Amino acid sequence: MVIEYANSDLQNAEIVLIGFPYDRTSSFIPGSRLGPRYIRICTENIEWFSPYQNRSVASLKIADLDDYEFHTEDQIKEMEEKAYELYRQKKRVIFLGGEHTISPPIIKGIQRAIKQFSVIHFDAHADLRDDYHGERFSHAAAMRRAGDTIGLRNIYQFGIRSGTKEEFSLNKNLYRFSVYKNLKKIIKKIPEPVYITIDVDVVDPSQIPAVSTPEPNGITFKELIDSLLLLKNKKIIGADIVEYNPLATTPYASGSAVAVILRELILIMAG
Ligand SMILES: [Mn+2]
Repeated sequence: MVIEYANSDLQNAEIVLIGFPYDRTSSFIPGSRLGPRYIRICTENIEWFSPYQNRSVASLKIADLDDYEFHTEDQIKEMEEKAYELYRQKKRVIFLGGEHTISPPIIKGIQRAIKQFSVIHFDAHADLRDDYHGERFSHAAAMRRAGDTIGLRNIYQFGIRSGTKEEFSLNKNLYRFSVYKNLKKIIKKIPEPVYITIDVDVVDPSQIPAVSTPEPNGITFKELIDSLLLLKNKKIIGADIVEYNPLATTPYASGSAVAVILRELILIMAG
């Protein structure tokens, strides 16, 4: 199943979508591996036209490569190789998760093709543990592993409201609670190009409850969209949307919210 507005093959695509249905380390509610499938289903409920950006995704050439099918036990390496393969072809990709563990291998794969870039990270959780329950490639260590590749100082974290004391002191570019206000303040200082990783649990569970690790006191959906719109003039090389979990609650309201996030992300990446 591919997303209904996918109208292009890979070669001609301006924006490429691919699902990484990976949730092997999910420690609370498993099921985010079904995220990409339900995002595509919920896209049927979402208009192609964005009233936020006054433009339709139908005006763009979009390829959907469907869900990646793993075929070895080293799924982390497979995700890195797939990302590298797409960026070697100079594609701009939105990766649909899956848990947050998909981001470090994606970032590593991109880094092999594009040496230097910044990461903008929206999340409730810092994800800066060195390991979680002994697992170094864990959703709770996602940004720490990404930092191993591109340097922690190149990762800008927003909306963070959960982590250990150590995590909160590791990265000078970690901003607590608010997203829009902090992003607006420093956006000009973030070096381009940028990769955006959106853990949808940055939004309050009252608005997006279908996530693997819900955390109260989140931002509103409106604040997330407003923050994405701030990035419109940045050179964006890629993005991921992770941690949506259709098995955590009824999937459709949250999935529709994620489908809107995806539509807006496609349009801001198109520039
Ligand atoms: Mn999170």
